Amino acid sequence: MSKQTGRRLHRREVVKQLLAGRGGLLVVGGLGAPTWDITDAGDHELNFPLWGAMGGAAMIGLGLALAQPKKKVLVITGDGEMLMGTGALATIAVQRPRNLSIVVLDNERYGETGMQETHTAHGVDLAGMAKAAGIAHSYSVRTGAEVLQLKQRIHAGAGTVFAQVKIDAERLPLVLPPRDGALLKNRFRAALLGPQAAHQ
Ligand SMILES: Cc1ncc(C[n+]2csc(CCOP(=O)(O)OP(=O)(O)O)c2C)c(N)n1
Ligand SMILES: [Mg+2]
Repeated sequence: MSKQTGRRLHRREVVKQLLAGRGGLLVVGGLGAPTWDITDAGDHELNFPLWGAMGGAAMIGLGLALAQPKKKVLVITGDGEMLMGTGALATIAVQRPRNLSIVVLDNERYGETGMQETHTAHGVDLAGMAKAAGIAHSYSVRTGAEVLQLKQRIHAGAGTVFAQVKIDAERLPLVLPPRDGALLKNRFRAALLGPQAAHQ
């Protein structure tokens, strides 16, 4: 297994920072650890944590951003999850939603299933792929100062944002959101659209 080098950001600190004072931000969590991270930052009715649908998080975010142009949408997902759905980057680049940000927590591992290396451990540059697809605001993030800049860009809503945040491959306790998909969907819809929308 290739060794990570240098000091790395801690995923739960990054996510807590990005979500502090989140206001009306709609947050989609990619399956597994990113969903545990957003829940660790505080379970929230405007979170849509995924328990499956590997490869689909960015596209769920795109649909939400197009349907809710006045809201800001943040997808927080993992490198393995994003690598499984990289075609999404092309579609998102073409659609150019101003209100969508995608943050990939890149530990260079499939953490949830036993820390097997992903391709980012071998130099695959997801931010470069996003930029080449046409997402102009695509960044590789490695420092606390860059996390703060990223947060400002997410909240500015001034164009689609993509960030590959290099994080430590740490194993952390699971912090689980509710497991019932219907509950999560109804809770999210009610918070976003009002109580009458919950069961539609
Ligand atoms: C289609 C599909 N393939 C594989 C899995 C098993 N699986 C669940 S989470 C995961 C790893 C996700 O890795 P990453 O997105 O990098 O998140 P990390 O845990 O590293 O933060 C895998 C392989 C799955 N749930 N669905
Ligand atoms: Mg990973």
